[in-house]
Amino acid sequence: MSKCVLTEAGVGEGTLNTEILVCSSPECEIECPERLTAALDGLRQRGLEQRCLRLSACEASEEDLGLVHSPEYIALVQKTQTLGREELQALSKQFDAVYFHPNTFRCARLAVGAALKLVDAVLTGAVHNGLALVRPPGHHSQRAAANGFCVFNNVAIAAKHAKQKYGLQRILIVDWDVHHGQGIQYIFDDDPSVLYFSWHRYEHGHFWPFLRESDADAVGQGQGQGFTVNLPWNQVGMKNADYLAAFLHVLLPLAFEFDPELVLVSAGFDSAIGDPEGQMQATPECFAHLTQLLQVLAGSRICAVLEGGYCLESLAQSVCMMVQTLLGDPAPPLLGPMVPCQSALESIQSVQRAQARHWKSLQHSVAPGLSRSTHSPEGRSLPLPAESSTCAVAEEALSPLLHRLCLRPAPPVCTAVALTVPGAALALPPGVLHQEESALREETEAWVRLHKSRFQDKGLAALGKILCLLDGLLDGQIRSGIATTTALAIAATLDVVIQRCLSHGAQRLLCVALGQLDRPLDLADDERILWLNIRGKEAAVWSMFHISTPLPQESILQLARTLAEALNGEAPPSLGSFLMAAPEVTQALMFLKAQLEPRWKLLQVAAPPPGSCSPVA
Ligand code: Q9C
Ligand code: ZN
Repeated sequence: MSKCVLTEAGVGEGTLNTEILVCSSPECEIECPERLTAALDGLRQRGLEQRCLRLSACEASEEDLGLVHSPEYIALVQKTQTLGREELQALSKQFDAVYFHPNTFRCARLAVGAALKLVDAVLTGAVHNGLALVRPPGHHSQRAAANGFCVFNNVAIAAKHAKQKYGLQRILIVDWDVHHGQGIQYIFDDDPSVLYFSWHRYEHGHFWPFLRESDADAVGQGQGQGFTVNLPWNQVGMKNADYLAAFLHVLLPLAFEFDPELVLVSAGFDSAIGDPEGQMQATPECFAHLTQLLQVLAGSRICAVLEGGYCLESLAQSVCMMVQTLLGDPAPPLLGPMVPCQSALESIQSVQRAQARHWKSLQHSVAPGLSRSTHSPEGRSLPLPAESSTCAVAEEALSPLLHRLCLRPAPPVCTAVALTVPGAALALPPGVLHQEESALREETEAWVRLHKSRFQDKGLAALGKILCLLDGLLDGQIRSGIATTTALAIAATLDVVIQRCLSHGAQRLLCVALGQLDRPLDLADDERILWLNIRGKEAAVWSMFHISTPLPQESILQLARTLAEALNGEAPPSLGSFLMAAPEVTQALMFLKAQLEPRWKLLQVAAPPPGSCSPVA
């Protein structure tokens, strides 16, 4: 089964390029055919296109379009095929930021067709996920209106199709385009089966499309209340940490609680660094992480459909990052301090306040304070930086960040297992490498010498195999590994493994200990190691790098199996309908969070008191 599918539409319209210049208005020129060729060239150059199954699109039927659009509107767009230049211009003027060209109807129908083909490929199980590279984009288009370069609402039609043809009951739409997809919002406003999440440049209502209903307090209507989630960015320059904080503190809690059967992504990359529309500063790598975070949902059934993205270089790189992640490659490290800015925190809080009554998972995040709209039509509360200075910052930051784009090849082996305990009963998924080799005897003995008293014979034999596995990981031959060892040797083995990673130059290690396992004493003050004891005896912050939290126990064998499957790239199972954690657990977590927040800034959602925050950008 192929992992990832690319469906395309709107490429290869040979003459479109020059004709568009004739028929377009200047404000629409950025939505050009080169956007698709740049994205495809990027994918080809990095060998990603070759790893995908490629499907080409058919034009969507009138019936498909009718899932969202009115018959009159469809007829109107159809008519544009035969209109002359002046008539086309006159029609375009009836809408906001739209141009029509004799080819528009065909391209727009192909774009919908591509999105539908992708949904079919994923929902029939032919592929795991995919990206539809299409234009024109869709998320601004409405039942009877074109808007913001969009003619038909590709993603909304895809969602309706998934509901109608496959009987889906819960679909999540993640709109990370930098503009508000008001078209999608209107179409599903009162529909609780579609959870629509959009973040967007808003600037307190001073950015296009200047809508009151783009603010956080627009949560949907009637039965659909709580199923529209708007996160308005009130400043430009949002960075990786701001986007991650939005996912961690808003989108993911809601998504887990919603438990979608399918994730559709309105994948606009005008929210990436370098884009003239968005003026944001998230790097292309960020989209690998956003994609990865979505892969824990809906059995990893993700259909992404291109929306905006007007800086060709940034667009191409971001598309590559997303496709690479959809193919199962690990996400590259993120640059920049993981500290969300003050304005982002305020935005996140405003969504939490607006949504808290609709979502159990948010109820503990809400900071006390007045619920108020951030919209101020009469004037912005804070002066914005002058346009020109914003641009300069973005451009300055752009080239070094874009050129450090990190594309490490995926390790050849996905998961390796060193079974070092005779009879260890691990039910492993197929495709996992069984590693039988051991490290050189002298080397193993050298390590053991440091821990002599703590190794028994069996543990010593195991250690050789584990060191070998570790070498594979450190050399980039193996992506992940599982090793077993005897209960007695666990602490000493872990100690050796940590020391070996450090001597190999590791700067930061995360150790997650499940069950009672003491942190090696000689590493107690080493800030290169973050020690997280899940299912420790009590909730405790021994230091900012040594944390213990009591969580309910699962069977270790079940855990090992789930872990092996997840490491091997399988979609994690749905957690089922949402249950609130027990009050003791919630309390313990709140207690931990309060202590950890000053050091770990991504935990922070409440705005810090004035004066204690980092300097204003
Ligand atoms: N003078 C997408 O990214 N800008 N559409 C209008 C008004 C329109 C963006 C400026 C931006 C539309 C899919
Ligand atoms: Zn956009």
